Amino acid sequence: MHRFLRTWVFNKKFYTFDILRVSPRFAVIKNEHYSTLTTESGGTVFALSSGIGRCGVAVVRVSGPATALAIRLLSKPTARQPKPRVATLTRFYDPCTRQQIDQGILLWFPKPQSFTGEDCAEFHVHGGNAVIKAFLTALAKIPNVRLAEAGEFTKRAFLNGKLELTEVEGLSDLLHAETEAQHQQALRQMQGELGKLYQQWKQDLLKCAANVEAYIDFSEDDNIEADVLDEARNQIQIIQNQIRNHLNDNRRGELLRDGVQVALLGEPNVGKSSLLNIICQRPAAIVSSIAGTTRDVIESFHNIGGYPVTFCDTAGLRQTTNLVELEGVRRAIKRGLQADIVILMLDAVHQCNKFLERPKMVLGDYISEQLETLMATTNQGESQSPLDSGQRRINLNDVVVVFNKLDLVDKSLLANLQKRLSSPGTPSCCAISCLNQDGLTHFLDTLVKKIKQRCGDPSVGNPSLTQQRHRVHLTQCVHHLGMSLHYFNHDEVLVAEQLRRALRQLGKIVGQFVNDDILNVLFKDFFALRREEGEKKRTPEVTSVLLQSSNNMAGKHERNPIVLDYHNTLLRQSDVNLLDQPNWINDNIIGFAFEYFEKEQFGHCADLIGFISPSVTQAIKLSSDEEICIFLDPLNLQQKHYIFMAVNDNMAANTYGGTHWSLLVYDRNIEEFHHFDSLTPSNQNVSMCLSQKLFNYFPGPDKLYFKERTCPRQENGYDCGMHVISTCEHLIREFVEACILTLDDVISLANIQKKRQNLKDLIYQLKTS
Ligand SMILES: Nc1nc2c(ncn2[C@@H]2O[C@H](COP(=O)(O)OP(=O)(O)OP(=O)(O)O)[C@@H](O)[C@H]2O)c(=O)[nH]1
Ligand SMILES: [Mg+2]
Repeated sequence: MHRFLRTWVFNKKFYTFDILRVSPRFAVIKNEHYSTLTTESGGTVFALSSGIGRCGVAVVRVSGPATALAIRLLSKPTARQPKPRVATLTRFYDPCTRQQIDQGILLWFPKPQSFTGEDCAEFHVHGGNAVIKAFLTALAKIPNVRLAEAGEFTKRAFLNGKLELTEVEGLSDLLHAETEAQHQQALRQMQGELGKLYQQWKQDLLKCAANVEAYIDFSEDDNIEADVLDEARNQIQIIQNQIRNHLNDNRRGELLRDGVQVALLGEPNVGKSSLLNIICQRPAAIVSSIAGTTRDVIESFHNIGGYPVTFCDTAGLRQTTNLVELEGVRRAIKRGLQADIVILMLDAVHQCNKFLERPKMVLGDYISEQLETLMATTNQGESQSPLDSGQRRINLNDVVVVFNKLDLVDKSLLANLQKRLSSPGTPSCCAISCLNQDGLTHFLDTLVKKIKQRCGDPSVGNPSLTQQRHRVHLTQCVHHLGMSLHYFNHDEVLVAEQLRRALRQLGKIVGQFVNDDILNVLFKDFFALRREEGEKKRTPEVTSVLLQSSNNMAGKHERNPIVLDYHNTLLRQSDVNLLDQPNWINDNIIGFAFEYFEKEQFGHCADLIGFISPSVTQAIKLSSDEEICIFLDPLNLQQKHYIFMAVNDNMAANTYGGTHWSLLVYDRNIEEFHHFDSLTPSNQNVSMCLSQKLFNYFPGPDKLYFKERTCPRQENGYDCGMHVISTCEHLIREFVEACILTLDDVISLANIQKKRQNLKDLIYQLKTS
C-alpha cells in the first residue's frame, strides 16, 4: 500500500490530500480535517445516574481506568473480581474505615464493551440519602477518581467512538421527550438510523471522490476506464437529489422535536379564549363579553394525540386606536405568521349569514378572503403590512377553520352551512359550541389530523431531519455537490476539491470532524437537562478537560492546525500567518472578513448588504451565463441593495492562482457596478466581464453601467487584499451607517497595518469565545 501527499494551489492556497492508495480504482481519501480528536482519558469519574432524592434503588456509575481498583477497594478484600456483565450481590465498604456502607448489586463492564468504551461499573445501592452520600464519599476517597462533570459519560462515549454526534443528539432528545411521537423520533435517532443515512451518503461520496482522484492520477497512463467519471457524476447527482428530498420535508422532524405552535386567531369575542380554556381545562385566559379582552399572547403546552403542541391565544383582530390593544393586535398577527398551524375562529351566526349570502363562492376562497382582511385591515396605520414585508403568508393548508357559537345558529342555517362544508376542496373546518361543548371531539380529531400532516409519523419511513445544525450542513453539502457537478465540464481537480468540501459538511453532522465549539454547544444542550434535574449542586460550569487535552494532542500532530471554523470559512494557521507583513492575503482571509461583516459587524443591516465569497466569484468567472445561477441562487441576493465581491485577476478556465485583488460593488439603488482597484486599474477587464455576468443574472436596466472609482493606492506589492477588506468595510459604513469620512480618510499604510493586526486579534478572539 503506497502513501503519498497530493498538493495543488488555488488562489495561492495549498490544498493537501493524504491519500491511502489501495488500488488505482479504489483510492481511499483520508481527509486531514477528520479525526482531530483523540480519546485520551481524563481519569476515572463517578456519578449518581438515577434521579436525585429518596428512592428504592439508586444507581452509581463509574468509568475510567481505575474502575477495577474502585471495585476492589469497595468490596471485601477477599472477594473475587466479578464476572463481566453479570449482576453480583456484593457488600460495599468504605475504602479507608472499612465500615460497611450497604449491600447491593454490582455490574462490571470491562472495556471496550461498555457505554463509554472505558472500564465501567454500576453499583445498585439502596436509595436513601445517607447511603448515597456515604457511597459517593467513599468513591471520592479513591486516588484518581473524581465526580463526573454533567454529561461527561456521554462525552466519553462519543470521544471513544461509541456514539456518533447524531446519536448523542438523539439521546439528549430522548431524555427531553415529552410525548409519544417525540419519543419515537428520538429513539430512532439515538439508535443511529439518522447517522446511518448520513454515513451512507458519505461512503458513497467517498467512492466518487476516490474515483475522481484516481482518474486525475492515472487517466493518462490508460490505467483507468474512461467511464469512471460519468459514473461518479451520476452518483453525485443521485446523492444530491436524495439530500435535497431529505431537506425538502417541510421541517417535520424539527417541528416534532421543538413542538408545534398553534395560534388561535380571529375577531374579538368569537370565543378564542373560551376554546383555549376548554383545551387547558382551566381558566388560563380571561373570558368576557367585552370585545378586546385578551391583549397579550397566552401560551399553553399540551400533548395532543401524542404530539407536542403549544396553543397560543391572541388578541382579537380589529382596527383600534387604543395603543395597548394595537400592540396586542400586532403580536397576534406576528404569532399567526410564525405559527405552524392557525385555528381561525369565526362567529358562526355572523359568518353563516355572510357566507350563505354568497352561494357561488367556495369556502376556501371565502376563508382566504377572511384571513387576508383580518391580517391586513388590522394593520392600518403601519408603514407596511406583515403580509407585504417579506414574511410568509398564512397558508390555507395550515389552517383549521372553527365556526363557534353553534348553539346560537338557526337549525336550517346550520344544515345549509354543513352541506357547503362537506363540498370537495373545502379547507379543514368544524363547527363547535364552547358553551355546551358540542363538536369538540370532531374539532380535536381534525386538529390531530392536521398536526400529523405537518409532522408525519416518526416511526415509519426514512428518519427525519431533526436539527437546524443538520439542515445547515446538508444545505452546504448540496451546494458543494452542485459546484462539483458544474466543474466536471472544466477540471477534475476542482471537482475533487468540491467533493472534499461536501464530505466535510457530512462529516460535521456525524462528528467525524469536530472542534471544541461544536461539541461544547451540543453537550451544553445535554447538560441543560441534567441541571434541570437537580444536578446544580455539581460543577455549575461546563468544563472541557477532555476536549482540551485531546485537542492539544491533535494540535501537536497537525502540521497546519485549524485555527478557526467560522460558518463557511475554515482558517488554518497558514492562512492566519498571511496577515503578517509582507504577505499577500488569500481568498480564505477575504472570505472570512466578508462572512464576519455579514454575520456580526454589520448583522444589523444584513438585509441590505450581500457578499459573494472569493471562491464563488472565481466559479462565476469560469461559468457560462446559464450556469451562474447554481452559485448565486443559494445566496439570496435578489433583495440586497449592495453586493460586494473580491475580484482576482486570473481569467484562465484551467489554471489557478492570480496576483491581484480588487473590489467590485453592485449598487442596486442606482443599478451600477463600481470597481475599486488599489493599483492602476489592472483588474478592470476581469471586473467588467464579471459585471456583465451579474448584469445578465440580476433583473435591471437595459444597459450595463460600470464605473471605475478612484480610491487610495496601495504603497507596496502585497496589500491589495487588505485594501479590498478595508474599502468594503468603509463603503458599508458609508452606505448604511451614513459615515461622513472618505476612503482617503480611513485607508492609509498605517491603517492597513493596524487592520492586519485587528483581523488577527479578531480571529483568535472568535476562536476562544
Ligand atoms: N353562546 C355562546 N357564547 C360563547 C361561546 N363561546 C364563547 N362565548 C361567549 O363569547 C364571549 C367572548 O368569549 P371569549 O372567549 O372571551 O372571546 P375571545 O375571542 O377570546 O375575545 P377577545 O379576547 O376579546 O378577542 C364570552 O361572553 C363567552 O362566554 C359559545 O359557544 N356560545
Ligand atoms: Mg380572548
